[in-house]
Amino acid sequence: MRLRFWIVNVGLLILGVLVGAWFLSPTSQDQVGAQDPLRGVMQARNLSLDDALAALRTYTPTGVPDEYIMFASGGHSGHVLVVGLPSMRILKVIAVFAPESWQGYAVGHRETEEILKAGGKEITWGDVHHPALSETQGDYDGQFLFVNDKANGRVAVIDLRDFKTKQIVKNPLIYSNHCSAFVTPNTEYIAEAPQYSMPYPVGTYAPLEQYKEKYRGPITFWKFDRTKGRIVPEQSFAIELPPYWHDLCDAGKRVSYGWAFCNSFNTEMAVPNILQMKMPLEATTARNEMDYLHVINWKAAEKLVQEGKYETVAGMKLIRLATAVQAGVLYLIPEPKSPHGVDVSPDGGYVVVAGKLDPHATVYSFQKIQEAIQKGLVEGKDPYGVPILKFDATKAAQVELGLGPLHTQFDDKGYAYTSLFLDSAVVKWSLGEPYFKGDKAWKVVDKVPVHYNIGHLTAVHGDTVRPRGKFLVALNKWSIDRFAPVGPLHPQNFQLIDISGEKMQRLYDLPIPIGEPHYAQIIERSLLKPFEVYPQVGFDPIKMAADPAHTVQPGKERIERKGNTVEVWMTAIRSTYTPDRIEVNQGDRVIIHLTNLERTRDATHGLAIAAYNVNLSVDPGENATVEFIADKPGVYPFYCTEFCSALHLEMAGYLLVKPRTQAMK
Ligand code: RUQ
Ligand code: CUA
Repeated sequence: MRLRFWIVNVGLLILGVLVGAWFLSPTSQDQVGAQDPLRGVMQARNLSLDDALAALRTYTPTGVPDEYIMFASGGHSGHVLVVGLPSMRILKVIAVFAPESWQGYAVGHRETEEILKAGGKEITWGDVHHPALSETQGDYDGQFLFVNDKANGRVAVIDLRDFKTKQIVKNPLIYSNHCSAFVTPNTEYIAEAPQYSMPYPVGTYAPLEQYKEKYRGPITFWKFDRTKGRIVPEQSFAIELPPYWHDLCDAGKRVSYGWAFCNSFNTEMAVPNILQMKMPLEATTARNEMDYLHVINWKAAEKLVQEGKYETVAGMKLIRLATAVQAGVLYLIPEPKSPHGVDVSPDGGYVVVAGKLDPHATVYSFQKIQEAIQKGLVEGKDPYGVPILKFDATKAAQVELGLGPLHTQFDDKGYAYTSLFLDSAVVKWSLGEPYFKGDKAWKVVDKVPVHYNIGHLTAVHGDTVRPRGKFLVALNKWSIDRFAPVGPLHPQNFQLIDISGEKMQRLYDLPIPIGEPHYAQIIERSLLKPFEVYPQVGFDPIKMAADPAHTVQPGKERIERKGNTVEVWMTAIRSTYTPDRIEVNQGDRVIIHLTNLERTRDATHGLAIAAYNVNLSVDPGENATVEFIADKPGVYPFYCTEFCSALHLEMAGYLLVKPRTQAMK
């Protein structure tokens, strides 16, 4: 017995000394590295096993495309970010509401400048919050992406065949469309509702003292024409809503198809007046214990429009509040204190609302909502005559999640994932029937900290009828100490989380140096079918069709003068512009049509003209047009901004603008 004791202990001691020596020996890392390169790297870089596993789960070798693609809002940069998952590599920034010179977007390019100017005024920025991929039967189809500009009340259409912005529509009734973009399950409509109610149409004046009478928060349903790839304003409509502040909406799906759910706050209808009241809006808008969830039957609203039961305001068909109430288009349901986020479960049966100031997620049952409507289970009407359904009659569950719950996504196993702003965490919890029964339902099962101040979160197809599970990204507003310091304006932080197992695992941090992350959506890459080059030479990306009228055939390059208009028909091919000399008189209108003759992938050419604020980026096969008045005399070199070949620096020419005095001679 004693002998065995000694043998075991001495054995352990020797083992301990050997292991210690191995760790402490100055060459041990190299030795380990030589014998076990993986362990060697871990030791050299001070990585834990979890770190190494996270790296292995995300590392994507060169030449291997990512499995998933995330479209993320670029906040007030006005752009959209395209990120590959799980590598978390940024693949593209899509210019939408702001000029972007790399893509030649709205810096001299006639067509994109026209898109950006939509709405009449020259606004050159936007605040992108909520991207919405087009859907077919409630699942992403990979064809289009819609984004909102919260600041100015605009919605943009991006075609995913070339990842370019095609259209921007300005809502004639509202600004601050926080509640956008979200699509109905077959992309019949893109909905848009204002956060900050106002008198409509835009430009209407009414003092804040008349808030309750004159201010309203209409929701617009923009009709989308898939074949044209355009929103059709003439076929769109709006429904007048009370002047509450709309937060977000989600469209019903499957069983709740045809309905939409929008939560709201400031049902107090408080107006700003901090100097006199000595109370900030953040207090005056949060006095009520309950705010309202709006339950909207958009299918019934569509029918009202077909029956002509609307008025036209500033070109928009508008269903009046009283008409909507009478036709059963609109109901309210109380929702706890300053709600935020509204998300419909994959089966369409539940509506999840979180509360910024309430630690619970409140879950409504669509079936119970329908029963309450049918049985008239109302607790009264709001000041505008909208029936308020009974809270208890419509509620399925309230689940205590943690502090500051905001947004919810779903996986393929019946779990919901909610962001907790105040806790800086993501919480995983189970839904009720048909997903989980009895005491397995409505249970928190896991929680993972994130860094820091998470707003939205997004999972793979996580808001569709068929979530894929796998990954989730936490869109964090603050990064604080996560990255090398770069001055007081810190990047934001996207954190990739593996949700395939029982426990969530953080895998990767992606700093976002452009704009604030609001919402994002993640799609299976195989659903995207983008062009590698434009299908033929002479393609107009705005029309998404060949444009023979503006295509310049090789050998047919020329410069034509008609009065004061000089029209240049130019081609680009590595590494030559033809023509490469443009001589005009001061004051001439110059129009340059440029056809990129290339058929090789990646053979994009630019066209930068000094002093005239022009830079094009013309992809293989693309046609582009520049138009400007040559009002500055002088000599202006132009050149290609894309490093396209070994002789890229030779891809240049001169624009000569003869001064008026000389031009007269
Ligand atoms: S909601 S600030 Cu997307 Cu949490 Cu907007
Ligand atoms: Cu074309 Cu450089």
